[in-house]
Amino acid sequence: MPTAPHEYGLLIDGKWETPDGATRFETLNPSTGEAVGSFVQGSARDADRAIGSAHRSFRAWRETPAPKRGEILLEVARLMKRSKEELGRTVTREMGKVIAEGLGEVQESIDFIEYMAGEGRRLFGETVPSELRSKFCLTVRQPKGVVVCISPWNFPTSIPNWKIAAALITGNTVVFKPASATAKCGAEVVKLYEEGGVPPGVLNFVTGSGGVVGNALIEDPRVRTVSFTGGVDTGREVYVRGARGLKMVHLELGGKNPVILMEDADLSLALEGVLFGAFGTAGQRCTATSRLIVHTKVHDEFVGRLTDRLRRFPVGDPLDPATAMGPVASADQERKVLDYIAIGEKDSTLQFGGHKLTGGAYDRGHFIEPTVFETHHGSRISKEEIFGPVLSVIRVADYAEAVRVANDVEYGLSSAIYTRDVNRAFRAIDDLEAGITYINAPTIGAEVQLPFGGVKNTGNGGREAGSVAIEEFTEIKSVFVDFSSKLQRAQIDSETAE
Ligand code: UN1
Repeated sequence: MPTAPHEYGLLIDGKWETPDGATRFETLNPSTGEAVGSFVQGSARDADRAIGSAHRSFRAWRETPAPKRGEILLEVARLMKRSKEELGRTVTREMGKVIAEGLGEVQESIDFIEYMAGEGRRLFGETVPSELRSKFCLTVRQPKGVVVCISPWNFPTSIPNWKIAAALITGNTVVFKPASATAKCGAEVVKLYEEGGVPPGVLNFVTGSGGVVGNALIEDPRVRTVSFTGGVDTGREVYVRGARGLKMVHLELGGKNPVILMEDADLSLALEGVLFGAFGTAGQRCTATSRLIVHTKVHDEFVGRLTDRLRRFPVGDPLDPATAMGPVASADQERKVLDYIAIGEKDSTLQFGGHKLTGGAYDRGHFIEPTVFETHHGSRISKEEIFGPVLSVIRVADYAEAVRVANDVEYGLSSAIYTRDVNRAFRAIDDLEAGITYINAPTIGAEVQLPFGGVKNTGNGGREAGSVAIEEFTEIKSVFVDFSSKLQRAQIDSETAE
């Protein structure tokens, strides 16, 4: 008999609790359908209490020196290293990505927390000259207050950590709401912060639906900043709700990321990159390669090699290290991806895959074949984000057409070009409308010490990760220190001051 899933509460004021009369929901392993964890279906009242807790804890945390906050983060990173194997397996069990990727995203979390811990000794401001004598001008960074972090299910540990570690190092207190489908990963991350010494109330954890808990968090007047990663429709809604309260809303949304394959590319290298970019995480990354824009001269050879490889591409149990691709993350995802495959079948040519996998262990999970369509620019599958293992191949005549096609979508997160021509590579860096461009590497796999984010409908201009991660969570104060002991009027006295 399967054991009952572990029951998690909400973390408010440093106590894990289950509110009286709360209903629960379970997260499900997308490979097997088994319950992974049981969670509180939170209410607007729970959101309110979590914000109250963060609000009360703010002053003491803000006054904790940033290097000291950094020491706590380093301890969290150490604990996460200790738990890496277990947490990686939890990612795989709850979300379905293969174990190498589960471990990889926990490593990405550790990398980022360590990076932010170091930021505790930087948090640079500027010192600039004054137009007046005996006067200093400088800037300091200050925390915003209570921030809300709402994270998606596709990177259920690393995206929360991008948000939480950056928010905490800068002195904010946090209410974190994970995607419901991967709430256990969220809860386990939070427990490591607790164990690492983050004081009670500084990091709060609430579960429940976006429509109830999410909206209550976003609309609360005590919240100054909302950091959201997810789909573009929800992102737009979050933005509008936050805008009414004049909040900073940070959005990381979709992508329709192209790989451009030029006629002079190293095709073997590109093949590995396209396989990893398109079918890694079963295509459920906002950085996933969902379009292959390929020069007509190498098109037939490359597509032939790609489909050949896919015939030997093991799809199955993501905990088995020999598996290349696991299931998609949920029944909803399965439906959405299969709907897009049906849309593609109407106006595009299926080159490989296209079906739900059935029989044996497949019947218990949400397994879909890696799928390749030959399509034309302008078809729905060539332009809309599918968020699944579906690659659209588009044939082009030359570089100019490739760039035109690459840029003619609503998103602009990641992009890549395979070419041996150095001039063309630099031209592409200049030409591609995206927040990230890779040369001779796939569209996925960003490193935490660089900014992450995109242009157009991928967001609203902000970036996570990198040293700019702290901008999302800090206010800048300009400071003027006049040590002349007399009134000096800027713009009026500057010519005559002595
Ligand atoms: C995402 O899909 O939302 O660059 C994040 C990558 C990962 C992060 C992806 N480091 O693919």
